[in-house]
Amino acid sequence: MTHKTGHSMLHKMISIFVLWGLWGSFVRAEDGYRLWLRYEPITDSRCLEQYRKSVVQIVLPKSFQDGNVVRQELQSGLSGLLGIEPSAFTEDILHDGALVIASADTAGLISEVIKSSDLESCGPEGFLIRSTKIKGYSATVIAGKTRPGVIYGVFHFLRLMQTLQPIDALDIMEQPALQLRLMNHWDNLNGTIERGYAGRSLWQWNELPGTLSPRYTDYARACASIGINGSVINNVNADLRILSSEYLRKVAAIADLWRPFGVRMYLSVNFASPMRLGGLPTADPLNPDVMTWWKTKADEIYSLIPDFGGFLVKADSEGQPGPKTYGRTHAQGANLLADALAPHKGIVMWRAFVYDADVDPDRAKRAWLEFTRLDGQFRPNVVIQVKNGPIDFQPREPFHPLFGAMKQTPVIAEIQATQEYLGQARHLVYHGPMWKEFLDSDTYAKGQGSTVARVLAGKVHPFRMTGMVSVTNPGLDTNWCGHHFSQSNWYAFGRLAWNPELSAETIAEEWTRMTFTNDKKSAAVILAMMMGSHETFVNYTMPLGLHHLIGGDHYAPMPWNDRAPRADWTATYYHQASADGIGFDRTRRGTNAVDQYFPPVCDVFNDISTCPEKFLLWFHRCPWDYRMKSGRTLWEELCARYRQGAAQAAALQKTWQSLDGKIDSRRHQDVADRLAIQAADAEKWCEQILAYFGRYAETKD
Ligand code: BDP
Repeated sequence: MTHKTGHSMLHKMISIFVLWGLWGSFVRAEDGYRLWLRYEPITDSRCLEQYRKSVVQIVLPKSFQDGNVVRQELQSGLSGLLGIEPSAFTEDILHDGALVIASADTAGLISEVIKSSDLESCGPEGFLIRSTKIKGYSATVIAGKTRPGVIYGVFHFLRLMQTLQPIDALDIMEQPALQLRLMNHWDNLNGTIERGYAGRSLWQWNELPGTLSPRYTDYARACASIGINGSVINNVNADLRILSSEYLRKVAAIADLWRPFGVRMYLSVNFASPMRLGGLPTADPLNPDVMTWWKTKADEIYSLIPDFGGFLVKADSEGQPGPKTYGRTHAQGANLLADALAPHKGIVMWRAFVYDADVDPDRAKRAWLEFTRLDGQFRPNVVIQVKNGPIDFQPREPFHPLFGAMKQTPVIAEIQATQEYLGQARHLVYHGPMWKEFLDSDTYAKGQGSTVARVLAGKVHPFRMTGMVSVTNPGLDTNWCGHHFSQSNWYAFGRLAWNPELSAETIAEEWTRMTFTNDKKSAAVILAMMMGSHETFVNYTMPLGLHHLIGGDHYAPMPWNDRAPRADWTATYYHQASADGIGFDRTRRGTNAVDQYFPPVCDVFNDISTCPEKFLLWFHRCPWDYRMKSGRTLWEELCARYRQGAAQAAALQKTWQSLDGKIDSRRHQDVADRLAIQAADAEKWCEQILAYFGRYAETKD
């Protein structure tokens, strides 16, 4: 007996040793795959004590047991963070420290503390978390009216612990501000990704529907953890085959895996599908055969994916087919698809990224001109999807004038996490501050306070549907996003789509603590790096309202680029540098793009003395010796900004070095390698761009 005990003790010790060793190597081999859901053991003893007291047992109704997303998440979260054993899961409250999970259909246990009207007011996706007493025992309730609500509540609760927040006196009620919170993948069926920088596409079309990669569920889980509730899986430059029966079965297999996470499937479709896929002689939206084709196709999709979300459409843009070929409007095109989807409650997201040269010589004006005149002509299940700025995801743009201008047609925002024009997966650029600048911009559509965020939430014009989507970055790279810090843009998108009022700092801090470290000092260093990174990038690429100074790869600024298939794809079209000055005159003396904005925004932009200098050369053409607020001439200011940017990039690299040993070595090295590229690029770009503009600026004297 003694011998046996001794033996098993030894065994135990050995296995603890082995586990510890494995754990150690695991920590060292941290590769970014776990994103912000790492659930590392909490080491802060005060927090740990409080959490262990609050979460002694987890009370889950039967329907949330086995294999349920909620159970799985709680299990991995609580065992990782607190070391809680699976045996702590029960169906009834047994003692103090109960974490009680409930939705409207399982609310019996909490009925003494939570009124059904409270649950009702959570809405279709909201949740409440409350510290309370049930049957005399101390308890924390996480409840929602629906399953997705409960899932979001669970992730919220885990996040509180991941970021070391108190959980002993909670009274939280949250609902998403926007209904559609969608990822937009620009993935092609051949496995490549348009403007993707993190490896090949996640979707293994050759293997589907038979083989299901574990990444499909890991992806849906990551989305759900930040409130993302849908995904457009394929490129807006849509391959026709996506609507073939063969591909729809593959798509359905992925949709099945996402469903438990509340992530719905959407598809980009090609407007010419009835012809090229269906063999019809036309795709005219008013042709009855075309209408029937789309209706039949929609029926087929819903027979495979009953909760299918709808279509995203890029039409009459950059060579994509659309209704214009048949002399029809965007509204007629969108309504054709909307009618096919309506019986199934599907929606159409029609993109406003259109810029036909015959509409107006200034590209920035074209979408507004095309769409405002159609306001009121769209079916109720159509939304217009508008990029944040009037050109194309530039490092900095003023907000798109369509926000606030469409009064009867819901407008949703399209932002971009892929960093197409922002250093791709090589530069550290946290988009939080840029997106906040956009969301907080006041459109004045209905007087002061009509911010873009409020327009999107349907609080300025009462929209039937609300939303924000992000062109997004995950690919097959182990860390999903290429650059470890690019994960923060995926994260920030989800958090802002849930609540556009959150600050960029709050989001960055949450992300940092969950992704890298809860060490206060190190987290503060990372936070500062992130918060300054967008302005830094703007400085060394396109400061003071400069934009589109790029070539085909959209990576390095190429202000000398004057050759492209169309004028509005060159750089010279936008900066117009000459010996006289630089900038695009969009004032009333120029193209008058300013008047697409509501007063007083239009006047502020129009008047050079009130136009924010960050947008100076977007709206104004200035002589090189124009006097800036700093007292410098424009040329001196440009030189100062570019040099400052290069210096800031070099400083990022140095600051990161100071964290050596503070975070796991592998990710530290990965980031350090990229920061070296960033610093070198910034230096090179600064020199090249100043040399180019200097040719004009310095000829004067
Ligand atoms: C631009 C991209 C291009 C996309 C286009 C779009 O360079 O690859 O197809 O936007 O949004 O930013 O449709």
